[in-house]
Amino acid sequence: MSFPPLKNDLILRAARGEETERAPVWVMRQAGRYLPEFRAVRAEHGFFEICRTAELAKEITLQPIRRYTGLIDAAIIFSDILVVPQALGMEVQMNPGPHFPDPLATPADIEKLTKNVDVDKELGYVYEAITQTRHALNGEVPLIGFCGAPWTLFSYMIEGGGTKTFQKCKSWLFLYPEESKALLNRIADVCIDFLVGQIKAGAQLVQVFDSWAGELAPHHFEEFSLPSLQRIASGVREKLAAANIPAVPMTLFPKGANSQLPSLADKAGYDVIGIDWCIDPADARKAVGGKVALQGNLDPMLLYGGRDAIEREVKRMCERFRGGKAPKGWICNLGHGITPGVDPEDLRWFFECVHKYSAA
Ligand code: 1CP
Repeated sequence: MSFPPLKNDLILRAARGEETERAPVWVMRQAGRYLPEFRAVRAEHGFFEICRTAELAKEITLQPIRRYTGLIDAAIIFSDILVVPQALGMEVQMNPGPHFPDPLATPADIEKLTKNVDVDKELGYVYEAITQTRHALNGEVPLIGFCGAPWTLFSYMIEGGGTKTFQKCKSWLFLYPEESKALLNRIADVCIDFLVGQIKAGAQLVQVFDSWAGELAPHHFEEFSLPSLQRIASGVREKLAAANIPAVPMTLFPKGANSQLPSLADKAGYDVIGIDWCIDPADARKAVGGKVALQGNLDPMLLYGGRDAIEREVKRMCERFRGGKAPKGWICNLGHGITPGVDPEDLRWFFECVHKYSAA
């Protein structure tokens, strides 16, 4: 496939660990509910209808790029991590949070999942949206593809939605460890094909969201989440190599698993690791020892703190990531997704401050 030439490769250089003239910046959930132009489209269309309609997914992906032209260094395709459980045959509703009418109650329910999922057929609509969006971006910024991590998807498939305690899915880990690991690997295999398909369709960087990584004790993360994350990283690289397709940078966002940073940098197999705000950037840098690039990490709630607080905290974050030098191997982002009540002009101010304070 041939696409318009890329005009801004800051994020790709940072992902490879290189020095950049300023930090590239984007925010998780940037294509979403805090934008009135998103809510206008959403008022007319169902959530998964948008995901499945390339024209609409493209439109929403481009919304923050248009609004923040010249300030934002990547687009992320509009979709959701829960399209993978759908591909496995589960029903998922969005009302307004995710709801599974028929979650997995016991390992016997695994039988209900589709065997030998034809990922390209089930999720080809995401590839179509990616290809159309990459053309429409016209090389302005790179396009990010993504999927959920197996542990995070496993939690939704068993809990049937969001959860505060993770009681059901953790019960599985402790009562049925072998069945749990087999299911985690099965989810990982779908993720591998899905990411490879997104890269073939035009994604220039891919991110794996392990939003609930920090809910596990460190040794349980090692036992249950890490193996499937490693499987995805190596599986994607192997399949791309076998198809003669150049590798793209891979980011892992293991939210809250800050104590795992040394081990993740050593052996997870990703180029970039996303960190939340509960670790100081300089400590995170020490923990990963230059083996991977970092992404993060402003507390998203600071976007409610007014311009002075945003400026002060961005300045501090930049100092802690840069250590007085040019930014190197750092992609600026929030430490988790932007939330619906943020004033889009305050997000603009965040971008402006990052441009100002991250410059070499
Ligand atoms: O009605 C609506 O419009 C629903 C709001 C919404 C949106 C805008 C949901 C429901 N998902 C999305 C888009 C989305 N989800 C993107 C789009 C690209 C972007 O702009 O970043 C992405 C990357 C996601 C990923 C996602 N979905 C994650 C991982 C990231 C994270 O924030 O931790 C998770 C956990 C989900 C599940 C999900 N989907 C939607 C909601 C409200 C949730 C979270 C529910 C919960 O807290 O359990």
